[in-house]
Amino acid sequence: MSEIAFIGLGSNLGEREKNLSSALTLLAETSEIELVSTSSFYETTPIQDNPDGSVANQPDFLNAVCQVNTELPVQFLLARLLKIEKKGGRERKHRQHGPRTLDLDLLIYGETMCKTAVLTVPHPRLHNRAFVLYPLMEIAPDLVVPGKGPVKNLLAAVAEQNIRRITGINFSIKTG
Ligand code: PH2
Ligand code: MG
Ligand code: MG
Repeated sequence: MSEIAFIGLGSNLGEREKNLSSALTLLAETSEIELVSTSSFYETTPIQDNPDGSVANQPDFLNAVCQVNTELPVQFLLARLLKIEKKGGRERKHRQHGPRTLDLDLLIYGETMCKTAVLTVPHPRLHNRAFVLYPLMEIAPDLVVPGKGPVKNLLAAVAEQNIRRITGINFSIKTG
């Protein structure tokens, strides 16, 4: 059985556009993953969600989301995302909330709601983040976030956050 999943992509180090595009290509090339659609790329001010409340000085992010269809069970999809992050040069030895070349977050996996030590879906902070909600709205305006409600109802709460849709950067899904 296949599931619809949404994945968030972020980069604020190195060649951000290339980092996101390469990750999308790697996702599309994974045999058990069909890349269905990709949002525009958005330039976004870093949201500081460090548990200690500290404010790290970080460069702006480029963010996007994509929709996939996958045969992979949720934990295998997550493992695949971590592998692609590694290929994208992500080093986890740095502080957890530091700048990164590539961050892939599993946002939504079908209707699944789960919370374990290694994985929480839907992503626990997605409803607080304009850099996730606006791109989601672009590719899936009727999406309902399990446990949170329609994505369009969540936008008002993040209206203050700084996010700018970049035109002219577009990842085209390669087929074949
Ligand atoms: N990711 C974070 C923390 N803050 N802010 C923006 N704008 N974009 C991100 O992708 C992001 C963030 C943790 O992964
Ligand atoms: Mg993240
Ligand atoms: Mg992450």
